[in-house]
Amino acid sequence: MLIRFVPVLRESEVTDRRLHVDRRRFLALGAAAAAVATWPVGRAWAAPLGYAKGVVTLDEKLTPREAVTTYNNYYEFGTDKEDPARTAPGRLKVRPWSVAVEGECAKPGTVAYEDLIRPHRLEERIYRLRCVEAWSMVIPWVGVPLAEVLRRFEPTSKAKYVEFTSLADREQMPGLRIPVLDWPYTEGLRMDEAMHPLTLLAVGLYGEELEPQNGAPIRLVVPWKYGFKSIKSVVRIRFTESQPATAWNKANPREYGFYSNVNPAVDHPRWSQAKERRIGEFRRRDTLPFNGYADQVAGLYTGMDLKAQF
Ligand SMILES: Nc1nc2c(c(=O)[nH]1)N[C@H]1C(S)=C(S)[C@@H](COP(=O)(O)O)O[C@H]1N2
Ligand SMILES: [Mo]
Repeated sequence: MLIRFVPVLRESEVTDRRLHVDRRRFLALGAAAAAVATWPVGRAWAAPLGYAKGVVTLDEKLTPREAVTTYNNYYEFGTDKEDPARTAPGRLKVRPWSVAVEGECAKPGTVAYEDLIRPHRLEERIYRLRCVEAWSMVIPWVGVPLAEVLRRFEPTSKAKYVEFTSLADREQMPGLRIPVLDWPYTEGLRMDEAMHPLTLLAVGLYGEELEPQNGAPIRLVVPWKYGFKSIKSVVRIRFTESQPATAWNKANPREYGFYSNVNPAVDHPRWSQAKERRIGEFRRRDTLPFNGYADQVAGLYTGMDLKAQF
């Protein structure tokens, strides 16, 4: 299905993808200029998304779209990196879609996909996604700051954490037959992490709607944490008083903690986390604390022992 959005922007603000990317700098939060993506769409179902430009960007070379959409972790569609791109398109039904928001809040309810993608609400942000197995990508995500969405539901003072749940439908997801994880896939953030302006509810990448293998139609992106925190195809968000259980922590608590902040000083029990390989490159790079976002987020963890609370 092709959905067209009416741009709320002036013609003079329309820009081109390449232009747009070349000027990338790591900008201060909030310094958004408006733009809308206008390039043609290759796939029949994928719609271009209008978005506000460049709120947070990294001045780094982008990982080619081809790699971002063919090298994935989405265990509901198989455990090999090539599986999701082969299995998810055509199987994952992305319309209609809505996310239930419940738990410790004054106004529980739902947010429909269409309510997330009004052009004036979307932003493009170029973020590094670092996956735990020492690979990383730089991806121009399109999405909404999670905080904007959460605020609408008026979390109460008891809301200390936020739990996220992915779709788990055996009809659509062949990987659910294999109990590698305790389905549905769940994740969690502390409230201040969820409300942090870097945390994005993503609906697109490279200016277009998300591909099924990237977690269409709505997935989380938490750029200072390992990739598994960025839960895909979210159907439920719940405010909780106690720390929610998370899929990878349940599967292997010794290897995957609740916080999972990118930390080169804390090795995974089976491999070093000090270096990473950018997909598309051969050389290995030094992994940066908090994935390069320390200036923005280190303050959230003042006084915590990040080796014990990994
Ligand atoms: N529901 C769900 N979300 C998930 C996963 C998954 O298996 N199921 N894998 C996670 C892991 S380990 C990573 S590294 C990222 C990968 O996102 P990408 O495929 O868009 O790069 O998705 C995360 N979100
Ligand atoms: Mo990962």
